[in-house]
Amino acid sequence: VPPHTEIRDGLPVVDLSAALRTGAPVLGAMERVRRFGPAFYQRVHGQEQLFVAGLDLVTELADEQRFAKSLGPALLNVREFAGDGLFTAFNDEPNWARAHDLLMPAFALGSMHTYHPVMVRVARRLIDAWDRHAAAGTPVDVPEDMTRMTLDTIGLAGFGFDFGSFRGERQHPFVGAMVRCLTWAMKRLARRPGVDYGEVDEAFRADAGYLTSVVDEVIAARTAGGAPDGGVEDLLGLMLRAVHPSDGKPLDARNIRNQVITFLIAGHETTSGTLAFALYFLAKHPEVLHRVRREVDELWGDVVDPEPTYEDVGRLRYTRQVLGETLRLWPAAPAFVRQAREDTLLGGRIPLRAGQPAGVIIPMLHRDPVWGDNPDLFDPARFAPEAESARSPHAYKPFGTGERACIGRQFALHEATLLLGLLAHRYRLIDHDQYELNVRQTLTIKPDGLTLTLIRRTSAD
Ligand code: MNH
Repeated sequence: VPPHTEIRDGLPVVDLSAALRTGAPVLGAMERVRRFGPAFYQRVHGQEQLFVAGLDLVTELADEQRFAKSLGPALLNVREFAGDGLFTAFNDEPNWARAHDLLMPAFALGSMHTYHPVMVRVARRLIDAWDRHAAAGTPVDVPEDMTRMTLDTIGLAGFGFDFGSFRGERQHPFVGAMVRCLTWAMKRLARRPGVDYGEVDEAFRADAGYLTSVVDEVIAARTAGGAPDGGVEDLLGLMLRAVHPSDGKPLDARNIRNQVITFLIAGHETTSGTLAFALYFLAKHPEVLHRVRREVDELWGDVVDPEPTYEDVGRLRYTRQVLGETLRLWPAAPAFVRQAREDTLLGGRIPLRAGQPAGVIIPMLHRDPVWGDNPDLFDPARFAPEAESARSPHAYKPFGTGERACIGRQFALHEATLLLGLLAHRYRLIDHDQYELNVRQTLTIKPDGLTLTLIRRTSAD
């Protein structure tokens, strides 16, 4: 049913009250960009929000003088369980700047030296599990196993806590509770007036309480047991000990708890989705997989169990391009929201009041005409250095923009490049099910139901 459309300030106003998809709202938003163009208002039960996708408009929104991050309705819901953690803190909340200043050094490129050994260790857990599937000829559940891997990595690298996700059949209950909290945050956007959501909210509060209890366990394990393996300072150690230069005080206990929840969620949900989409693309594009193989074979050749060094990861340039292109077509966190600092005209024509939000539909920014005639085509050559430097930096925003952009970008890319390289070196990926892409969203997106069978590579293939 085509939504009834009116025009305001020259833009379509699309009423979605009757037709909101809660399985993957971003897919609906992408359709609307294709249909109505790169700017429109969306109305849900009387609430309106501006959405944009075009390069020119996003370039303006990225101007930090005129615009800033906004906690859109979705993030306000996430704030119900992540509190004043970095991701859901308000711009002017003192705890944002304090935590940002204290934690930034832990996410600089050089800090990846510290996390690298843990990333390799967890990658081996995944490989052990996948070797068993390869031997048995049984399919692997790609998004699930990527989630196991990234959760164990952020738990161990950030907090010295072992979720042990590959030990049993079932995932750690933290994952279920977290996914339900994120789903609650998303579905809450589509609530109808007059409906009682008491039961749903109660279930949410139980899940949020469980997340908090896991985090308190993580913190207690540290305060009881001292430094993590090897005595290297991790995120938790930093938060518990480092003091802010402005007043000589550390982060408060409540804020630390919110940061741990934030990092456990932000630190694995997006990276796992990205890896799952990347494996989807590799399974569907043999010529690309072939080039990744050439690259990893150059490094590790016939070594059965390579021991990738930190420097090796930097050498996996093409593998990294594959991830760049994956994040273009399916940016795992598919939207961010900006707000005007002062009353202004966006694009010289769209009036915005101070504080008024504008959502960026990232997958459609990433299909703007600036990406050429065939923006839906998966082509890692778009991320060759020459191509990248010829393009506006604002055409590509998988990690958001400005001072509130993703702090974990290097962490995610190091982890994902390492893993993708190791997997391409070790296995042939068989699309045994002729998988058809089914994007599912729990705020972040994943290729739902993607399974592959694996064959160990021999030196001949
Ligand atoms: Mn991450 C913010 C995407 C991996 C921790 N991240 C953001 C934003 C996007 C984003 C987009 C900006 C949101 C907004 O403007 O409202 N993050 C990603 C993607 C990946 C990712 C696509 C993986 C791929 N993020 C990670 C990892 C970590 C992490 C890994 C931690 C280890 N991200 C954060 C934090 C913020 C953030 C923390 C909030 C930063 C701030 O506002 O100061």
